[in-house]
Amino acid sequence: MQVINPLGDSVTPKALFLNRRQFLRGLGLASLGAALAACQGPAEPGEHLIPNTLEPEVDALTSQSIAENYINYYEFSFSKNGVTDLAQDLRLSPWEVEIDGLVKTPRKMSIADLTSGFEQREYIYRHRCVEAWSMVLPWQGFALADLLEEVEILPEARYVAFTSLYRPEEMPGQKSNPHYPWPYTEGLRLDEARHPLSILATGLYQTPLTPQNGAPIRLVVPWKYGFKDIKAITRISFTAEEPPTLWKTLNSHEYGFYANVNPEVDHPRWSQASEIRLGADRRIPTELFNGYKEVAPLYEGMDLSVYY
Ligand SMILES: Nc1nc2c(c(=O)[nH]1)N[C@H]1C(S)=C(S)[C@@H](COP(=O)(O)O)O[C@H]1N2
Ligand SMILES: [Mo]
Repeated sequence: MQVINPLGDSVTPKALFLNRRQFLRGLGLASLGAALAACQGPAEPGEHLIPNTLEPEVDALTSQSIAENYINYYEFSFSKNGVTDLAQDLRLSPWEVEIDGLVKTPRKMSIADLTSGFEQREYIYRHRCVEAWSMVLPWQGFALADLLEEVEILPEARYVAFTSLYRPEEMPGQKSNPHYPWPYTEGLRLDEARHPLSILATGLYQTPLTPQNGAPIRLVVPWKYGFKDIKAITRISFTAEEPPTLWKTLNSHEYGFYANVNPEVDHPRWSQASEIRLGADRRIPTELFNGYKEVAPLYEGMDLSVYY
């Protein structure tokens, strides 16, 4: 499987590989480490690379146990360590993703359609939550751009809207917080969605996504705050206008549509200048676009200080 590692030249592919191996050995998975080594080619020159900004040990993979137990998923619980247990009985099949709105032929796609129809790769990305903690995660998935091309979007469309599952009988947080505008919704401008860093993920750490991490399919847009990375997607819709999103609807003063990682724009209640890298247990400086500077042309002409 091809590995897309935008952090490649900050850690060098070899250092990353060593970090992965050390991490996997820690889990007793040395043979998986060997398997990964076998399929990890050198990063292609110029492909999604970011400048050397952080020390290699800080950008090493976060441990799987942290990634699977330190969770934001408000449909289940507001407590990060309370979600995993509650999410285990979520029914994941059958599952269909409805594709509709401004497309030539609205359709329903199964998870099998989505995983067999598009080239699957591994993407190692930084993940920065708006709450000022971060991880480095190895996702498996495919480019959102590939799906957008396949579904034949009409020329009037300018945005893509994502909708999560609404199933209060299995998602206790939807019951206990009935005033939230469920289902969880998110969106991107089409040019953001077409950027090669934007992916739909179906796996993490070479295994299918766990329910708590957003199974069966979730969005990952690594230059934005984590709340954009909507889990358990059931609908992808194309619109002419900016679609409503859950956090902006709840509190537009604190959460915007763009939500690009930006150390210079503080959250109204805390600074965004730095973050805690979980696992490394280090406070590190936050970087504009989470370090993914190649997305800057998407925002040319926008005032970066107000687009929160
Ligand atoms: N449906 C849904 N998607 C969601 C959330 C949520 O509460 N519900 N939380 C978001 C937030 S705030 C973050 S930081 C990431 C966390 O992803 P992880 O728990 O897999 O690390 O998921 C995002 N996607
Ligand atoms: Mo988050």
